[in-house]
Amino acid sequence: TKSEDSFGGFNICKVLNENAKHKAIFVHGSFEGSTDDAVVILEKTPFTENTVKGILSSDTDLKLAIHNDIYKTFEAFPKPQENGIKATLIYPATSKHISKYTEQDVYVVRETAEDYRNITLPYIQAEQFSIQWVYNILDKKKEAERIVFEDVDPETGFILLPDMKWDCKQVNDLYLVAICHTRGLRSLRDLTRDHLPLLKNILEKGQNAIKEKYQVPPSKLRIYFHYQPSYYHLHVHFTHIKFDAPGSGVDRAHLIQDVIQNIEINGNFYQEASISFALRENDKLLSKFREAGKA
Ligand code: M7G
Repeated sequence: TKSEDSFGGFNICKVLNENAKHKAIFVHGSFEGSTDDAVVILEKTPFTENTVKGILSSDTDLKLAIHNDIYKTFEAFPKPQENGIKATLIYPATSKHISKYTEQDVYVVRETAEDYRNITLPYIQAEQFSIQWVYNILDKKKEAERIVFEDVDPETGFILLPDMKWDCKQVNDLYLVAICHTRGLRSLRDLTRDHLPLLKNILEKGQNAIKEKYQVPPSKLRIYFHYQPSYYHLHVHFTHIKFDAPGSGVDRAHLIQDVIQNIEINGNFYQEASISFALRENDKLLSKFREAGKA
């Protein structure tokens, strides 16, 4: 097996996706001497005032590319500490992880309440990503030192901590996740009037904690559920409104304020409503909808 903190012996099997706008690349590979798959995500991190101070100094080597009148462009080589890359390693990765990060065509599906019971629910009961990482957080076995706020109430309580996607270096791409303590709530679809105290608690205390710790006020936060999520243990995303977070669009994100209101109007809203969402070509849930003649 590989050493915990090195890409030594990494063999690239395939580039799964690349994104010039987000300056990210998703790679499937493996480590020498292992038959397990690995997925690596590399992203160039946003600039901060501090890194810019270091870059705009004599420590940076410049190679002139274009010089025309008053216009110059360079290839710049800053010191390593100003030139960080965020790397995410999923190892061993399942075929579902490889599929999750592969570039694919996307389709909109409209799921009625009946479709949820007949197609989606049996599917998520049969095969899903493991939520062991969620239990590790709730049990304080992992990431305990990263917890920003906790309410320990077994019914309305939750843990708020930085999302894996955020390096915590600058607030312009702030991304935290609130994970509820209560177990067994899979998604939006399980929420009823009984859960209003939980939802209001997450909203209010999450906003307060983020304001206190990062000086980001509620008016700068996008707070939402994913439907469908990847991990079926109820959690809420808190992202900076200026950050174009993946999955923050109308085909996946449901603002918590709207969710609360829908449930206040009808306590069984999410058991009765049709919900549209996007599914990718390789998603087995899409095949299930197609088999049922619904997509
Ligand atoms: P989701 O909607 O279920 O999945 O949200 P998706 O957005 O990845 O499709 C789960 C959220 O939890 C995502 O924003 C992930 O980046 C985040 N997340 C996933 N894992 C495995 C971890 C983890 O181990 N630690 C932390 N802190 N966040 C994670």
